[in-house]
This record gives sequence, C-alpha cells and structure tokens, in this order.
Amino acid sequence: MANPKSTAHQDIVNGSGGELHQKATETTITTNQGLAIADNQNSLKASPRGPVLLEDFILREKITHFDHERIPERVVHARGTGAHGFFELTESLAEYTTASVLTEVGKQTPLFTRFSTVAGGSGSVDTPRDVRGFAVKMYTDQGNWDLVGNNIPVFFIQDAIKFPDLVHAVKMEPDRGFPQAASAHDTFWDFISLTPESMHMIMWAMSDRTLPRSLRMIEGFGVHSFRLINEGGKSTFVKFHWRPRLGVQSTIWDEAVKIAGADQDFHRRDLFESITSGNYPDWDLAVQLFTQEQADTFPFDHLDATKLIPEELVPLKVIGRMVLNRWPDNFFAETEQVAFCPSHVVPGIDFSNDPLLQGRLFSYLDTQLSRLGSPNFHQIPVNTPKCPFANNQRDGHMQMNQPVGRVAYEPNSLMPDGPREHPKGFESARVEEKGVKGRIRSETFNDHYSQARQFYMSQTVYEQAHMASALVFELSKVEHVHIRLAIVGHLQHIDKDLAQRVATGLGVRDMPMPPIAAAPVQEREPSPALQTIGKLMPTLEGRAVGILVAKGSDCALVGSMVSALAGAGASHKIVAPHVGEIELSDGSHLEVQGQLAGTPSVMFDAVAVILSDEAAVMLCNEAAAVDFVRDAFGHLKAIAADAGAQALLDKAGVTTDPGIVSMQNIDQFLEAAKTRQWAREKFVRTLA
Ligand code: HDD
Repeated sequence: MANPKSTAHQDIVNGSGGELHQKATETTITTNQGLAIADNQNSLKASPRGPVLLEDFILREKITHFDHERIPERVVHARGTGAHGFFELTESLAEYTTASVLTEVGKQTPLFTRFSTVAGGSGSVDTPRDVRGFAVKMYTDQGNWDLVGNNIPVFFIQDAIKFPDLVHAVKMEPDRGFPQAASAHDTFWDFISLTPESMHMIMWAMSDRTLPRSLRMIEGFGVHSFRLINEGGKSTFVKFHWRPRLGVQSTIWDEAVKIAGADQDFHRRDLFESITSGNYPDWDLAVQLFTQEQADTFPFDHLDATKLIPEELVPLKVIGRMVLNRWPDNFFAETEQVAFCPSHVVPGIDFSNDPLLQGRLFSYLDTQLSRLGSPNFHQIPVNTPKCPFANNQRDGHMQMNQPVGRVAYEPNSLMPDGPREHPKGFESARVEEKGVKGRIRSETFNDHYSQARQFYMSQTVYEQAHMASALVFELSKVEHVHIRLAIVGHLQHIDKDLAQRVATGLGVRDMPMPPIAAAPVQEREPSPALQTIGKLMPTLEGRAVGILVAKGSDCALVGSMVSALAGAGASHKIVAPHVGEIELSDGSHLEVQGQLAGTPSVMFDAVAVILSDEAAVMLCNEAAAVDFVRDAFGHLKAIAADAGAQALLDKAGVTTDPGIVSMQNIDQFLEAAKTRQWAREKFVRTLA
C-alpha cells in the first residue's frame, strides 16, 4: 500500500518549481531549525512494520513541542475572550491629570480588552451565573495602562488577604473536583455566610447582572478609587466606568441554563461574529471625580471596595469611547498570553489606599511569572508597550532582546546615551499618612448592609423576584442547613420581605436570628441607575431574531420580516427542520442558517414563526419545534406568528399578550422585541 505523502514531499520528489529543494520555501513545512520535512505522515521505523527509532528527531521535536503547548490557566478568570480596538478621548481631563490618554482630545490609543468569567476553568461554559471580568490594556504613548475591572462596581471582600480564601471557597470543592463554574455549593456560601462584608456584592451576584445577554452589553467598572494627578501635583479621586452603547441586557436564569447546553461558546461566538461582521461593539468611558473633602462627607468609606458611589451623589462624566474592531489573529498568542496588572499605570494616574487594590498591585505581576513562566512576559507582542522603553533589566528565561554594550547599570559614565530618569516620569501622589501600624480593619468599613439594601430596594419588582429566586436556587444546592439559615439571617438586615421569600423557598420554618450588625443599617434613597432592566436600550441593534420556517412557509411574509429586521438593525437567522434550503410557498428556495434542534430559541432575542398549516401540524410532533416556541414564550420574548403557525403556538401553550403579535403587524413586533414581556412572567413560572 502506498504511503500518504505530504505536498512538500511530492514537490521534492517531483522536483516541481525547478529548485534543488534542500532549501525551505515559505510554504514548506520544516522543523523549528528550518529543515524541510519530506514526510509529515510517518515516523521513522526500523522496518515497515518494525519499531520506531529514537533517531527520529523530527518526531521527537514535534511531539515534545506538543507536550508543552499548555501553560497554567489563570487561577481566576481562566475562561475569557478578547479583542483589539482603540480608545478615543472626547473630553479632556487636563485639569485633573497629566496622563496623555486622558488629556489629548481626539487621540486614539490602541488597546486590547479581555472579558472573562471568574470561577470556571478555561474550558468552562460562557453563561454560568458569575461576575464578568472586564480588563482593558491601553498602549498609551506614556506606557501601558491596564484598567482591570469587572462588570460589577463592588467586590466580595475588603482586604486582599482574604482573596485566596474567597477563591478557594468558590472554585470546585477540592475533595470532589466539582462544581465547575458555579457558586451554588456549600463552600462558597459557607465563606459568604461568615463574611458579612460580601452582602452587597452578593446582591449584585444574585441579580440578572451575572447573566449577561452579550459581552457587548455589559458595563465595566474599575471598582476601586484611583487618583488622578495634575501638572501641579494636585490629586483628585476617580472611579472609572465603561458604559455599553448597546445598553445593558441580561438573560433570565432558565435561558442561561439552556444556552449553556445549546452553545457553550455563546458569548465568545457573539463577540467574534459581531466584530468580524463589522458591527463593532463600543462603550463610553465615564468617570466619577471627587475630592478628599467630598469623600469625607460620604456616608461610607470610598476606600472600601464593597461600596459604590451612587451616581446621584457623584454624577458620571463621559470622557471618551472604546471601540473593539479587530479580532485577534491567534487566541493563544494574544487572548491567553495577555497579562493585565492593575499596577500598570501611567504618569498622572495613581492608586488609592483601598487595601484590596493594594494587594492586587502585588498579585498580578506575581501570577504572570507562574502563568507565563518568565519576567520577560512584557516581550510577548500583546504585552509589549507601543512606546519606546528601556532599562537595565537583563536576561531571564526566553529573553528575546539582544542588548549591546558593556553597561547594564545606572548611574554610569560609560554609556551617556543609555536610559536615564525623566523629570516627568511617574510620581506617586504626595500624601501624608499617620496612624498606628497594625493589622487593622478601619471602623469606616463596618457598614455591610446599607448599600446591599439600597441595591435591592432600587430594583424593579421583576428583578427583586429574580434575586429571591436566585438565592433560593443557590442555597437549595447547599447541603448544610446551618449555612442556609445563616444567609437568611443576613438577608433580614437587607430586607425582611426578601428574607421571608428566601426562607419560604427553602422551606425554613423558624426564621433565624439576624447576626449582630457591626454598624446600623441606614436607609438610602433608591438609585435607578443600579437596575438592569432600567438600563435596557430600546433598540434592536445588536440583537438577533430567529425565523422558524418549514416547507411551504409564506414567501412574502418571510421576505417582509427579513427586510423589516434589517431596517431595524437586527440580525436574523433562518431556522428550519433541516439545513441546506427550504422550499417556500411560491416554489422559491431559501437558505437555512440553523437546524431546528441545534438552534433553539434561546439563541435569539425574539422569534418569528412562519409556517403553512400542514407544516405546523407536523411540527407539533417535533419536540425541538414545540420547545422553540414554548421557550421563547417562557423567556418572555416577543413572538410574531402567521395564521398557519397557530397550531404550534397552541401546542406550546402560548397565550395572548402584547408580545404575541400577528405577522400582519410587524412594526408592533419590532417594538415588542426591544424588551421582554415582564408582565408575562408570573404566568409562566413561580418565582420566590
Ligand atoms: Fe483579580 C485576574 C478583576 C480582585 C488576583 N482579576 C483578574 C482578571 C480580572 C480581575 C478582570 C482577569 C484579567 C485577564 O483577563 O487576564 N480582580 C478583579 C477585580 C477585583 C479583583 C475587579 C476587585 C476589585 N484579584 C483581586 C484580588 C486579587 C486578585 C484582591 C489578589 C489579591 N486576579 C488576581 C490574579 C489574576 C486575576 C490571581 C488571575 C490571572 C491574572 O491575575 O492575570 O492575579
């Protein structure tokens, strides 16, 4: 039997191209030493059926490299996706900072942004209930500035010394290796129940914020207070906010669970498809600026990362926008190897004393050393500053640079043109510190419940019900009853009704005593800016509609729906019982983009069902079709249907409401599709 041979091998044998072929061309497959490979299909054997020879250096090189392809995944935020883009400043902050990225209006600064989940491993699904990481590396002309934030403006803990405990508690339990990418288990809630400072973050985590519809529709927060320092050395506190121009949008829990089964890569694919199709996602960058004097009047300590500054107290000022417009060439080289460190700042930006931030300043640089294996990780292209940089650091694993000369120290007299200090280089804020050294938690960090309550009270009734149900779901997975009770105890400080709903949902008969609060719970004005539903943008841009068709569907109706969606800025997919083409009512053929069983309605924001009477009756016996409609209804989506589809709608239990629209009223459907039919929810599921 003839051995399969590579093209390169054939070329060499045939002598095509008229070369001698000892030299590799650009398309020749070679070893890492540049040696052209004649046979990439067979290892070197002592005889046709004999043992493989140790001599086979080509086999050994290939397998050795393969064996070392993986690097340690991130200890948290392992699952992520990223893209290139730019930041453009629209309003100068020159009054507050010397950072050129924040002072030169119109300047475009290249950047790389990586989004992530927190708890799951790198191969976990995109849609668990989890916080999303939102890390931006800006390649400014004064050095790299990394803003390493989350889609939630507060954090679980106040002091970095608790971070390993938090992460160990939420990650899969060490004796059993599960659950993967889930907080619904004993160790997480055990730690939380004993960490009252986490209650505010828990409210966010149990809200729909942790179930994003798309990474293009999440907010980003720098979380901590940072400092801006101006020309005169004056410093102003700042909080950074990314605001998605598509608005904030979430899925609902049942939907997120089903998306996880339908498309593990739902968010990654969504980002990929939007960027590669030219629909570039963008965000406004906004800041909250405040002085020490203002901070002294806040009813909380802004250095405590479990607190946010309500927009009503310090309004947001939009200063620029970020656009993601280029998908990486290579996932590993860029998205996996990108190394963010909150300590990467530029002159004019400095840190606050937030003890969580202070710990982070150490942790990220440290973790890159174990993850990327070398202090030279800044030489990996995605991490390399795009401005000139030079110093006397030398050598180390995988050193790519080849410095010349005999001087690698400073001061020196032997290399007058070598790197020297710059008067406008980075300077820390000049701040006077006084007090007693010690392992102390400031009393100003004691109020653990007031903002948690404010968050809950700011939500719509629908969101409050989602939060109560999320708590019931999570705690029902906790085996230890005392942990469930402890959480219900904390909830009483947040809202008695919430505590009661969760207790009822968990079958708790005697309401547990609330724990002693370190500071009295204060009543705060509700802040609508904290809602998710309130931040939904009434637009179909960036949204997707699934159109279910089958043989004989009305051609004119399909055509008018497709063009109406295009006009409204929505994308669409034709879903049918089989891929390929579907024959429509007029005998024309329509290309199908999704096979019904593999393209459930959870992939869409709204659906249209256009079927002949005959097809609808047939699809009543097809579970995927019934689920398509039933789930769209259950997930509170708008459904447009023609008369023929009625049999399927009936089978799926669809009842009439403003979101169920006849195909004759496409405009009404387009309006209904811009939101969810929240009022429907009480008819389709029992919430806590
Ligand atoms: Fe962290 C990764 C965000 C607290 C230690 N963190 C990481 C990433 C994001 C955040 C978005 C992924 C970056 C990427 O895409 O590569 N982390 C936060 C936020 C926090 C926070 C918003 C609180 C406000 N983190 C935090 C603390 C510590 C860490 C308190 C340690 C003391 N975080 C890490 C880390 C990671 C990380 C272990 C893992 C991978 C990496 O750094 O590069 O160093």
